[in-house]
Order: sequence, then C-alpha cells, then structure tokens
Amino acid sequence: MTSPLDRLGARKRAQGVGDRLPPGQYIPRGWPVLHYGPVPKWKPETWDFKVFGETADGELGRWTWEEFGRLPTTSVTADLHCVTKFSVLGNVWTGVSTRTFLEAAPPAADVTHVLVWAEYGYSANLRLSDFADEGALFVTHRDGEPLSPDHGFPVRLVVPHLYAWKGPKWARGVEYLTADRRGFWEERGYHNLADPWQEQRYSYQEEPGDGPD
Ligand SMILES: Nc1nc2c(c(=O)[nH]1)N[C@H]1C(S)=C(S)[C@@H](COP(=O)(O)O)O[C@H]1N2
Ligand SMILES: [Mo]
Repeated sequence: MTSPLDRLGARKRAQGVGDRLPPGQYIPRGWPVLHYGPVPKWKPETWDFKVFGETADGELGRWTWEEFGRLPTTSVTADLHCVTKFSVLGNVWTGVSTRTFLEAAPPAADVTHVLVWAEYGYSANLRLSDFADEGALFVTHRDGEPLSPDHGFPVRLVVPHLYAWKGPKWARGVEYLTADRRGFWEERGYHNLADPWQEQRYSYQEEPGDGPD
C-alpha cells in the first residue's frame, strides 16, 4: 500500500519539481495575484525611490523614474513561495540588485535591519543580511515582460529565499534600521523571518530572538 506521503512524493516527481517545493506548498495554475487593498495608479512624474533612515552619511538616496531606469540591471531565475501555499516556479526576474542601493547609499555601521516600503504604507521588514542576499532584486520584469499593474508595476521587491510577502509590490523605498521593526504582515500574525523551508509562516511559531516584541 502507498501512503498519502508516498503519493505526494510521486506527484511532485511527476511534475518534475522533486525537492524544489518547500513543505506544504503546491503549484497553482498560472500566476495568482494576491495582495491587500487596491492596485495603485502609477504617476511617473512624481514617482521616486528613496533610501532613508540610518544612512552612513546621514543623506537621503533618491531616484526619479528616469534615474532608476539608468541603474544597472541583472536577472535571477527563482521560485516564488506564498504563505497561502502556492509556489510559482522558475520565474526569470529582472531588475536592480538590492546591493546596488546598498552601495549607492550605504547603511551606517550599526544598521541591522531594513523596512522596505510600498504604496499605501505597505511594508516588510528584513534582516540586512536577507535584504543583501545575492538573489534579492527590485524587479521590473518577469520572463522578459514588464510587470503588470496587479503584480507590482513598476517595481517590486523579490527575495527568493523567503515567503513572498517579504517582497512588497509597488515598492517605493528602503528604510535602514538599527533595531528590528515589524512590517505590515509581520504585525498581523506572520512570522518575522519567513523561511519557507522551515515553514516559518506565523508569529506564534517564533523562537526567542526571531523577532522584536
Ligand atoms: N504592496 C504589497 N505587496 C505585496 C503584498 C501586499 O499585500 N501589498 N502581498 C504580498 C504577498 S502575501 C504575496 S504572496 C505576493 C504576491 O505577489 P503576486 O500577486 O505577484 O503573486 O505579493 C506580496 N507583496
Ligand atoms: Mo503571500
């Protein structure tokens, strides 16, 4: 007799994803749209991207849309894991590396965390090391196509090694912090760290030291 777990393993192998799907995740049809609140209207004349908070020189980093468009871009192939359990595999993300902003507007020496801010006050907090991960990009394109408005046009953060709520759509800036501060979903019961391989879904699973009180 095959157990339900064996059958699950067989199905994943049949889909050719093997060990690539984190525990509890499934592959949906297409690319679902998921967010809280309305899709913001994009106004290129007033749009800007800011790096603020505890910068090394105390100055603000600011890019207009035109200036943002002149930043170097890079591509990363990665999977997207939503805490509601869908995973969209093999996306080719193109955008500006978080490291580009860390170099252009460096954080002060005692910065440990960042809050990434988006339209309407959405935010997600990240450890500086997670934010600086090689795969983390402020994404403008997926599979060579510009993001659609509901997927975050013009710019969203993607942090492939964490659950997708850590990647704000319609991103507008980064705040450098010298102490951790919970973002939008982290204040509403989601795990502070969000590693899908450890199934860090909810704040009640946090261990001492995983997050601020
Ligand atoms: N601004 C904003 N970004 C957001 C969210 C949100 O509510 N607002 N939801 C997050 C969550 S929970 C997920 S799973 C992904 C979904 O991205 P998608 O709609 O492109 O699949 O966006 C993330 N980014
Ligand atoms: Mo999500």
